[in-house]
Order: sequence, then structure tokens, then C-alpha cells
Amino acid sequence: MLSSQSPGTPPIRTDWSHAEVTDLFAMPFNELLYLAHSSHRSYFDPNRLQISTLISIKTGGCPEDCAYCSQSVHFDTAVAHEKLMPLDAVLNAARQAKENGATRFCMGAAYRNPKPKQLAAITEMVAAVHELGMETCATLGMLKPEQAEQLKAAGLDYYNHNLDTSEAFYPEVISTRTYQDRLDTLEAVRNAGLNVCCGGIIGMGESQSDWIDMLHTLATLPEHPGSVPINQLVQVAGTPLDDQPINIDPLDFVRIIAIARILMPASHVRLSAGRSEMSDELQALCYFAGANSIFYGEKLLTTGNPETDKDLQLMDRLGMQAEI
Ligand code: SAM
Ligand code: DTB
Ligand code: SF4
Repeated sequence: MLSSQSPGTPPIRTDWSHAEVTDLFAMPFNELLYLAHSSHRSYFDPNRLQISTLISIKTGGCPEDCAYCSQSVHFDTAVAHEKLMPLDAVLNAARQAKENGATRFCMGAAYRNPKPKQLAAITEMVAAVHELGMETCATLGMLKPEQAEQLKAAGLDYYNHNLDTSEAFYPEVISTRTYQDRLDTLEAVRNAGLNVCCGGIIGMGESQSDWIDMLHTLATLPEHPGSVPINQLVQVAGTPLDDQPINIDPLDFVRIIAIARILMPASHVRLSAGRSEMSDELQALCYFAGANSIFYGEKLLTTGNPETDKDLQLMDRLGMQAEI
């Protein structure tokens, strides 16, 4: 019975049953947070936040039809189609991010999958950012095994590829690829020895059972992702998900963070997109529930993120520091 479990150092398990995840959702809020926070303290300093900075190295014009995304060619959004950024501009942004205290630099590209020439240019960027002494992360869409190996050889540390939601809800959001495509890329990334960054989006119209399914899938991958980004949908004008009401109970969002923390106790759980719409108090509760990573910097890929001063003030008020 999970509620009577003693909060000693929890083992890292990839054999969670669906029923166990369902039971966690049914727990009283305080009980769940106690378990999650205890688990958090077993593996992490609860006063430290891992800081990542995002940059969109190739914006817009993506052939995929992810219903949440500002960068899909299928929707009429305000995002312009741009070319791949030049190496020196990416490096300048990385230096700036490092100066501002970021330890990880995440390069995002609006691709379905990178073509050989694109990947060659990106491996140069990865190698140059790696040289600066930062952790490197890329998110470029689907990868073949040899492409994942090329990125690894260039010095890439993490590859972000989100499951986004449950397998059952996936076709409601994306029609141009399958859940299995996502799992295949994750396998290629894992086999290349890259750290996996994989999570999802909350607030697309899915139900609690989709959250349970998604968390269960993440926690029963052959290895837990090293980073688990939990995004709250950022509604973008022109996308199909712009009109619908979000209707997420903020306490459910905290529950999702807490459950991710319990299921994947040694992973960094990132409070990702959507922080601009969250109160300081909600973010503080998410940190207590086990979130220990954020995107820092005033822009995500194409949408806004809290001002850096505001994040620093909140960290100061909470007595939290950046992980070095
Ligand atoms: N094109 C690549 C891909 O889809 O894997 C990489 C970039 S894509 C923008 C990375 C992730 O950002 C998506 O998988 C999704 O989880 C998240 N994301 C994109 N737009 C979002 C939005 N409007 N709100 C919340 N998360 C979003
Ligand atoms: C992730 O899970 N969230 C980030 C990152 N991985 C690449 C992206 C959030 C994008 C939010 C919408 C935008 O700025 O376009
Ligand atoms: Fe393309 Fe990624 Fe946006 Fe989907 S989420 S439309 S794959 S950039």
C-alpha cells in the first residue's frame, strides 16, 4: 500500500504497474506530496535547480501537424519560417546563457527529422558549445540510429524527444507520425549512449487516464529519461488548441509533478513551458513536489518565459540556488 510506505531511499524501478500509478493519483494530496518530497530528498538537494536555456536554431516551416505548435506549416500562426542559424550566432547565445548561469544549452529545430547537411551543420554547433564546457542538448525531431551516433560523437549530452501525451490521445494531437515513431527515436538515442530528455504536455484536452498512461510509459522505458520536462500547454493563436479552454486544476498539475518524481526518483523533473502563466506559489509547490529543473531565459522557442529577474527573485525568496 503506497500510503503506508516508509520514505527511505526509494529504489529506481522500471517495472511500475499501471495500477500503482493509478493509486498514486488517488492518494490524498498531502500524503502524495510527503512521499514525493521525501523521495526527492533521497536523490537531490531540494534547494537546487538545474538551469537550462533554450534556443530555436531553426524556426518555423515544420511539416508535422502537432496541434499545439506555433511552428507547423499546417497552421496560420505569427511565426515566420527561418533558416538554420549560423554557427557564430548560436555560439554567442551559448556564451551569454553560460554567463547568465545556465549549465545546459538546448538547441531546438522545427524539423520532422534532420537531413544529412542539416545534421552536419548542427554537429558543428554541438561540438562548439561542448567546447565552452556546457552540457549540450538538441531536439531535432526523429533520428535514425546513425544520426544519434553522429550527435553523440560530436559531444551531445542530451536529446529531447517528448512523448507529449498517452498513446491513446496521441492521434487527437498529431496525425503526421505515430507514437511508435517517437519510441523508435528514443531507442536510437538511448542506444547511442545519449541521455534522454523526454516528457509531455498537460492541458491539451486529455483526461487523467491519459496522464496516468503517459507517466506509466515514461517510467517503464528500459531506462528512465535523465530529464523529464513537464510542459503546460502554451496556447498559440492560429493553432487548433488555441480556442479550447485549458481547465487544468493547478493542484492536478502539482500531482503530475509529484508522481513523476516518485516514479523516476533520480531524474531531473523540469517545470517547462507554461511557467509564465503560473503563480509563484504554484511554482513553489511544484518545486516542493519534486520539480528541480527549469528553462531560464525570457524566451522558450517561440513563446515567452518568465523574466530572468523574476525567476532569480523567486529562487531567492525560496532559498534556492542554481545547480552548478
Ligand atoms: N521538432 C522537434 C520535436 O517535435 O521533437 C523539436 C522541437 S518541439 C517544439 C519540442 C517539444 O516542445 C514538443 O515535443 C512539445 O512537447 C513542446 N512544445 C511545443 N510547443 C508547445 C506549446 N505550445 N506548449 C507546450 N509545449 C510545447
Ligand atoms: C520541452 O519539453 N519543452 C521545450 C523543449 N522541450 C524543447 C519547448 C517548449 C516550447 C514552448 C512553445 C514555444 O516556445 O514555441
Ligand atoms: Fe514540428 Fe516539433 Fe512543432 Fe511538431 S512540435 S510541429 S515536430 S517543431
